[in-house]
Amino acid sequence: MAINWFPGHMHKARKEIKKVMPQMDLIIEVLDARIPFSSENPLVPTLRGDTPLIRVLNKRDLADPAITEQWQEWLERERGVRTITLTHNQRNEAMGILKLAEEMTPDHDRQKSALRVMILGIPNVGKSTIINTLAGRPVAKTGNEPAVTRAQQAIKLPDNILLYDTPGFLWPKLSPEACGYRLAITGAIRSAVLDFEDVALFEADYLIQAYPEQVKARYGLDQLPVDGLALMDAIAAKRRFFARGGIPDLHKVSEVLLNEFRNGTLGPMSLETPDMVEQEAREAEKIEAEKAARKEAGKGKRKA
Ligand SMILES: Nc1nc2c(ncn2[C@@H]2O[C@H](COP(=O)(O)OP(=O)(O)O)[C@@H](O)[C@H]2O)c(=O)[nH]1
Ligand SMILES: [Mg+2]
Repeated sequence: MAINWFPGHMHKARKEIKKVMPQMDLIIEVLDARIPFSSENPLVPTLRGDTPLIRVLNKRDLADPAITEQWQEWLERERGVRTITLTHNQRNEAMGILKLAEEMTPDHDRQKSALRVMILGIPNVGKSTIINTLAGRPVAKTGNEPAVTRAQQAIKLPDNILLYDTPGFLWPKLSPEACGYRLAITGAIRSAVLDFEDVALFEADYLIQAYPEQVKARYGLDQLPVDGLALMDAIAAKRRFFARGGIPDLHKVSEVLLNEFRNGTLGPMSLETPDMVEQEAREAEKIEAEKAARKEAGKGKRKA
């Protein structure tokens, strides 16, 4: 899937982060708890070095608690990484980030110098909401902010902590392909990038196998449809969503599926597990290896 994120912005963000990151004592990456892998920013692992990293699994209220636990364990296997889960407007809990930051920087004397902390994450994961909760006042715009944050701002927090907002626009990774679909389901990337009904179909297929009981209960189905398309047809029939000629109105069904997932009506659900992404990584590796092998074989032929 070739999606061209704003290349100019990306280049600028990379340059700025590369410059600023080494000056930081700690990094906070905000992730969407429903897609902790897909909502990662690919710059973080490449530019972090040894800087301690707190990964916040945010929007916990929308994610499957058992799977969120699996993710915490999986993410914390990486050196220098700790995790915390969060849901909006819980100031006490959010302050737990600062406590964790203290624990992770035992050699830093905050009487002498401020602890410099950078918060980053792809759009819409809830960074601004967290910044405001930590600051105890609205310092960052939430919701429909422009993609590019203007001047780098530092916010003074208790215990001599300086919080730096992300410089620039951070894009998500889009491969394997499933990452793009999951990002679209949560609303992190605009549906203009991927076909709206394809995104809903991806969701429907996933729901059938991951949350069959919730799907049956929500849409009043006695039997589990065999696949995503059958589920979409069943919803159309139940809700009488028919287009001209009596065919199922899949656009309307798509809206229902996506909205009800995004606002939590379907219940707390996660879109990926550590096992799933490991499996997908193995498959992607295999495909890459096959590609490389074919390329080698091609070279050999040309030489001969
Ligand atoms: N359900 C839920 N929504 C949240 C949570 N935190 C933020 N949001 C919503 O997610 C959207 C994006 O939040 P924002 O802080 O602007 O994200 P940013 O783009 O990363 O700065 C807003 O509509 C918030 O109200 C949360 O914990 N749970
Ligand atoms: Mg923001």
